[in-house]
Amino acid sequence: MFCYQCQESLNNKGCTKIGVCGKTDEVSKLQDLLIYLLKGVSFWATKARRVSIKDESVDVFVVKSLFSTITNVNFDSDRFVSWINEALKKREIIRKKFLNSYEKAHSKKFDEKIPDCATWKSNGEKLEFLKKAETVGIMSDPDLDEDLRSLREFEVISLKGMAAYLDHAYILGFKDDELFAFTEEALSATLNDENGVNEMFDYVTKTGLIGLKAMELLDKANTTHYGNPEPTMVNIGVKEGPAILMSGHDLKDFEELLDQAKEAGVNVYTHGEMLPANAYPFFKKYSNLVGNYGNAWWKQNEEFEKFNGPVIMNTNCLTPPKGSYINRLFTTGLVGWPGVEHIPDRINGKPKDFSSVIKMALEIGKTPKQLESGTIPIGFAHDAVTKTLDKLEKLVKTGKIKRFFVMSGCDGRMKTREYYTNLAMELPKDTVILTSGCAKYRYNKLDLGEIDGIPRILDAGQCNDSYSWLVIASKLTEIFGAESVNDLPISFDIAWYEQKAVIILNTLLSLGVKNIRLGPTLPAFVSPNILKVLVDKFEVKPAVKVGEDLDAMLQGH
Ligand code: FSO
Ligand code: SF4
Repeated sequence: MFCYQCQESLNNKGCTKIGVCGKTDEVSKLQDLLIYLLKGVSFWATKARRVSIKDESVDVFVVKSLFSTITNVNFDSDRFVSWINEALKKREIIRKKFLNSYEKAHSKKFDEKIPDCATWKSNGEKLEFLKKAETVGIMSDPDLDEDLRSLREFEVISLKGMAAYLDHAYILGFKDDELFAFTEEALSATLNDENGVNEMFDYVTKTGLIGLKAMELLDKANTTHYGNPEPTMVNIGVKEGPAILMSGHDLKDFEELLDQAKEAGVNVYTHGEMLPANAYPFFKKYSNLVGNYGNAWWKQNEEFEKFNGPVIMNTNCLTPPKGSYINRLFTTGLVGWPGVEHIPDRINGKPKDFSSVIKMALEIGKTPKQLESGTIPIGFAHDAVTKTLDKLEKLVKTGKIKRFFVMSGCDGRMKTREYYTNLAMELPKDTVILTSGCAKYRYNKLDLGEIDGIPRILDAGQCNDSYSWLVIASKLTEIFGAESVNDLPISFDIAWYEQKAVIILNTLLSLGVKNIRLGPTLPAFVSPNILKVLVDKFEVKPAVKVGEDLDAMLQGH
């Protein structure tokens, strides 16, 4: 195997025997083959679109499959085997539709060069898949130029992140054909040897801009269904009674679980990136929603153990479950772990059936072990912050707020991530942190106080809600008559972990945001030459030392 898509890749080079995340050699290879075939599907889908043929089931399959290969989503070989077989079927569907139309229009057979991923046939068996996978992985062509490899992978990794947002939006009934089309076009662009470093760089940049549209779409989907998040003090303690914990990003699952658990008198808690659900007006009406339990994804081993009741993991981040709670763990959506009970997808628009989870909660009947007590503030997404813009403007103009620090992104296991806690603690009292994503767990329970009623930590929500900071930044740019975000008193110090953070980074770069600090390490998939471009052209900087970085950022560097 070879995988270097996340921040925890071994020695910041790549995982080669087993993933630091727990991904096996077998799953990694099956993921490689799935991505390879998605390129083949996209080859035909892109050609088909040019003659006005499209198939939404193909587009959605591409998006879901990309998402399935994101870090900490699915560790189950059998699921990948079935997705690979499905990819072969979808490829045939779109290939035939295109070829029929082509042959009719041209009265001849299609005679352009067709890549292997668009034609390779299989007996559908895992063994054959694994053999083929050996020849299609990231490093399978040793002669490929390292910068081109880097950009092709940067592209695929960005598309994976974007696919996650597209999938969440699709589940809520929101879609945009332009985004499906771009995903397929960009995937098939990675096959084309005529696309050199410059062309692939253009694709990467364009993906950042398209990624913004994906985040906007998801924001629309979430706020249309659940209202605009409101500033909310969330309970982080426990309440007497049987309970279910849900972790992940998928709000539709949360809605259906709350409905079903309410009828059964079972309490529900959020974990990890479900925390922001507590700020939506729609969810606040549920009396069985108790609050948030625990912290970022990587602490789940310890926290799921103590929860005492069943835990549902929807996308993502799942870590290898411990024996102490594996029997009360459930997965749903694209998430999977071999042997863990999976709650099937909705059929014909009917809600998912969480009855087995509810039954287990009632049978166990225990109250979760209390981890913490008190409340934390959340719900500062674009709508809520926009309502305070006049106040923010005044606070900036009177010098009560000197600078904003966007510290969005992800959390992770590395000890060096203490950097973000230390930075938050050392920020001067006249500064405000704008956060989103699970990165916030490094500092969201610190008491940093307020500035004239504005909390010094404004939490917009999930990783995709980083979109809120772009909306706010563009409003501040208008208010202050600045030429660009780069002229505002805003510094970006982003923590990344997996591919959804990569698309956010990519979006910031594509919008021309300069001086972004990135940590705790720079991506292994970026080659030295490509990194040089990011440093020279976009002034990307590694997060190094809190003191040095803080001094520089306070001076606008
Ligand atoms: Fe975190 Fe995981 Fe939300 Fe990521 S829970 S690390 S960028 O999946 O998505 O922020
Ligand atoms: Fe390694 Fe990250 Fe890939 Fe897992 S996702 S195998 S930790 S690089």
